[in-house]
Amino acid sequence: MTPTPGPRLAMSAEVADALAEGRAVVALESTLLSHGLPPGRNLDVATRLERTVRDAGAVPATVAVLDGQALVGLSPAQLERVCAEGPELDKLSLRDVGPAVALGRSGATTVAATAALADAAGIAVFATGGLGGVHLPPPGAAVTWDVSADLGVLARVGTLVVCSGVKSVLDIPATLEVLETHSVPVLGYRTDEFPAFYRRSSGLPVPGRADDPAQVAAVLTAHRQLADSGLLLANPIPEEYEMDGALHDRLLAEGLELLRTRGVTGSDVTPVLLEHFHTASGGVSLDANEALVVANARLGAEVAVELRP
Ligand code: PSU
Ligand code: MN
Repeated sequence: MTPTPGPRLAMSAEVADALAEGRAVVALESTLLSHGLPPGRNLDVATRLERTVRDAGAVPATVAVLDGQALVGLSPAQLERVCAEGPELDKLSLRDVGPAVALGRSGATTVAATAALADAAGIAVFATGGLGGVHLPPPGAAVTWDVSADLGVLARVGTLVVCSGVKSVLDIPATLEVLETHSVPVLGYRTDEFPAFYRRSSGLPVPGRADDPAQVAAVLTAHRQLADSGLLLANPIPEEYEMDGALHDRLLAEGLELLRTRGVTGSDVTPVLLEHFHTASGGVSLDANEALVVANARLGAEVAVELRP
């Protein structure tokens, strides 16, 4: 069951008006700001994302939980707070939202939580950076069962998630298999290969393809009439920001070693890995991260504009 709008799910007046008038709205997540980017830079990115969505003709709805209230659409002050508190905020997947709301806590929402809250608010399009997926077991281990709840939520919430694929720290073939099991269409945007976040291709074929926002909107509309699951639109990082392959492989190997020596598991894996990339790449990964999420926000807005009745 998805959350129902009520006193604990508050939409900003701007988002509520836009939805009531049938205008285009794009949901944005907050975990990528709080746990994926350093304080300071995260506010620049958050502001740029919202501006990008507006420039493309849609209304941005950044999602977070503040003081026990699930918010869809943040004021500038609320956005600043999410960015300033950064990693001190809880990282809230969908299972964590109910407890956070009931106990009056504050936190940033992951893809899983954002997709579900957006859907509850009546928003069909959500743009982010990378999707969670099936984690590779550490060497020697059998199965960790660390499968992101992002996949479970996409299985049953009809949101379109625009992202740049998943990071190569994940088991990408397994992630694509789980999406297939759950009837989630995966479209490559102007590509036949599934992207891997910092890199334009994972080397794996993508099951479907779309070449313009109108095609994506048509697929989304048809899918939502026929199935309950979500959709994934995989938009490769802009070419000029793609990370050099050798640099990427080195950072990844170092990051995985760091996870192993520090014994990092579960929801801390992605934040620790991202931080390693950011510090060890001298900012290259930050620029890449910003470029891809901005491109996804623009594409999400273009699709949302096409969806309008
Ligand atoms: N991938 C990224 N950057 C991120 C995340 C994933 O490249 O910031 C965040 C997203 O919020 C995603 C979450 O929903 O991590 C997945 O976490 P987990 O694997 O713990 O479910
Ligand atoms: Mn996990």
